[in-house]
Amino acid sequence: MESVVEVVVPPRTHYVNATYGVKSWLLTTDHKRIALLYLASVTFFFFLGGLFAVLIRLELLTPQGDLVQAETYNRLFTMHGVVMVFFFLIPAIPAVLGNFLVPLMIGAKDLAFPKLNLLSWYIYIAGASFTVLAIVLGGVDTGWTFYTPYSSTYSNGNVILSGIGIFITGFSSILTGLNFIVTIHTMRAPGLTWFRLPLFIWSHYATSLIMILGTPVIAVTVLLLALERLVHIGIFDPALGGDPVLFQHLFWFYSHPAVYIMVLPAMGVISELIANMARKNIFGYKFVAMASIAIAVFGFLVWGHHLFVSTQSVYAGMVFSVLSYAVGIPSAVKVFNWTATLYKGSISYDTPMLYAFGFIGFFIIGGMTGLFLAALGIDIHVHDTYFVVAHFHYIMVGGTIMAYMGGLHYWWPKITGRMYPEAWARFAALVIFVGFNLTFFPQFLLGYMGMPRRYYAYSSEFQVLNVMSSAGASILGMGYLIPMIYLIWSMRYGRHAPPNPWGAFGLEWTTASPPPTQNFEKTPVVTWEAYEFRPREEMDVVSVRDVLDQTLRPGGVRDDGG
Ligand code: HEM
Ligand SMILES: [Cu+2]
Repeated sequence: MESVVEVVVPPRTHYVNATYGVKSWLLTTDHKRIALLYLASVTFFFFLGGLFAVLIRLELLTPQGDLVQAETYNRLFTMHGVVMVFFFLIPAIPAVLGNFLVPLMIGAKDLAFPKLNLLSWYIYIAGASFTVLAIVLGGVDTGWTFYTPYSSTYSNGNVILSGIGIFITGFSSILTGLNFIVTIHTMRAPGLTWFRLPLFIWSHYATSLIMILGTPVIAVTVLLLALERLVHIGIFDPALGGDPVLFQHLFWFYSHPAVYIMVLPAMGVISELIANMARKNIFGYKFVAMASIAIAVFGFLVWGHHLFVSTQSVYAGMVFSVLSYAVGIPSAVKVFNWTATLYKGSISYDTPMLYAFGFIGFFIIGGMTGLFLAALGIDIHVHDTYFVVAHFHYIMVGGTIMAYMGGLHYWWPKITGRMYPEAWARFAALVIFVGFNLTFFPQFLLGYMGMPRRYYAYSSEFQVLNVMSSAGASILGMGYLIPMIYLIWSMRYGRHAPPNPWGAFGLEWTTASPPPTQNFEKTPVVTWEAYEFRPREEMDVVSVRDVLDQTLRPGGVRDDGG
């Protein structure tokens, strides 16, 4: 389309170099800088959680429990789960990409409450510190689910400390959700109506609803757990008139919706990648937008599918089973619509798109096996086996982390003003794809054959598949290290990025890379629909990018050297 090679003149002042010094970062109220603070923090926790995973996979190389004690193994998988879920997966996309992009995508200067945004990060760090302290003091051994009566009565791990950590971090989640909702309601640029919003915004709106409505429940639950442990209030202990299964209800009333906190933002990223990299409007835009809301609402009605083998009544189980199938519908709508969008699209195979393809495939496998698990008859057979472990890793790692990686690459030029090395990035995406499948696919087979989860020793017929899984994990680990290296490298040595390197649609691409502190030189006025790509013939005459450029040329900065 464009024949001239672009010579990019980087903008002189932008949000990264606007002010200097540690203080200017630690006291910043700029949503873009706060996003970077989160990026550093969640990356730390990703590698910390990864370290525990390495130790788990090393232990499981052999059937005997030989590397660590049973007691230590329990601590390893618990800390792996706690760190990954509460300190990486839940904040990763909303707090990093969401923080950076929500104001930019709606044409705003910042979030509605910039100071609250900074406070959210400090709260996250405070909560994380308690959890790190719990880890340093020896860790917890209850599983990330903290089931009673083990957690309340028998465990000798640091249950209360990690509980405090999760309790505090929850407030960070609530405040971020609140900030997003108010921002999306009140700060959209003129002309940016609800149904012109990027789907990333819709999915973050839906996620925020869950954050606000669900997180208080987990806060109360861990508070009750701490009180039970400390002063035996008798809410979970039958001897004192309590009910241990009540804990499971309370825990999953939050934690099932929480799995959607982890996957809805990922779906938002994927919608952006698919539309922009296939250069087409999303097929059934309104259905995809509404599916996010439907998932958020119906996600609150299915927690009982985690309790099929508890003392929950069979009739309740049947209702939860049917409702779980119902939640599958909006998810399926999205997958169908993404696929339909790709049909006859002008698809680019750059790295972000490779991750999007990975996401779609893995999410289908993760989601379909979720439906298997939601069938009572099957779940009784495979509950608490590696089948469940494989199911949720296909969604959390194959879905959320793939989308996070895809999004990080796609918006990296916007965030840092530098391009990442494309060849290395494609290679890493391939390594991750192979490593991921080798790690987790054998776990479906193991679970189906009856290998229980959370044991440090297993019977020898399971060894071959376990060795495959551990080998895959090493490949996967390498796959994550490569981007870590080249992304850091690119911040200094990467090619300068133009404002819109992908020729993508969306307000974030109409401002400089990296954006100025105020985001836009003047408030954008939106006169187009979301993803209003036109056929190539028309695009040659007036490309969407030209239209956007004329409307909103970032002040004084030309991306074509002219
Ligand atoms: C189509 C939608 C889904 C359905 C029907 C579904 C169904 C289920 C069921 C029935 C279980 C319980 C299995 C058992 O313990 O016996 C389960 C476990 C789990 N699912 Fe899903 N799921 C779905 C989507 C997701 C998503 C989107 C995520 C994460 C982002 C997720 C994460 C998990 C986790 C973490 C567990 C295991 C919790 C544990 O016991 O540690 N699921 N799923
Ligand atoms: Cu669930």
